[in-house]
Amino acid sequence: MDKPATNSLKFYCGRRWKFAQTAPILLTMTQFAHQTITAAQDPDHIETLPPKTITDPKSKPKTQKPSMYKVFLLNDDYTPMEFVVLVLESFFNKSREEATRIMMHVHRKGMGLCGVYTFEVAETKVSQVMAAAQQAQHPLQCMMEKE
Ligand code: TYC
Repeated sequence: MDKPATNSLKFYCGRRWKFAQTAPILLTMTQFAHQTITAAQDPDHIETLPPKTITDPKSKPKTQKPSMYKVFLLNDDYTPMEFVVLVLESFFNKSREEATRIMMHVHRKGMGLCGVYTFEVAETKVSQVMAAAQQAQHPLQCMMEKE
């Protein structure tokens, strides 16, 4: 019977329980999967497969968070309030209450935040608002700005 090591991982392979020793560190899911898969493929190979790579805590992450963009509505004297509320409900998925609050904020302060999105989503929102305003012949303006 295999004796479990102190830092061991128990897994079932080839109709018997085996133990893979893990280093006294936390394994990433990839390291854990590699160790488990390699051990599972080779019935004689058990217990002590060190993780292939050990994560250097100082290493730069390979994935970067995307830049985010704020989308704003601008005030003007002519666009009807109801139209702005509809725009906020339709393109920014706001409830009627939240849309009314944002519209009144824009009306009083000159501009207001509608949402924060990745570049392409923000660009789409701006285009949708501008197209709807143009179609309805309102001078409503919408803009985006890198966060
Ligand atoms: N100021 C407009 C009015 O009094 C209403 C308005 C609100 C227009 C927000 C644009 O982004 C806007 N009818």
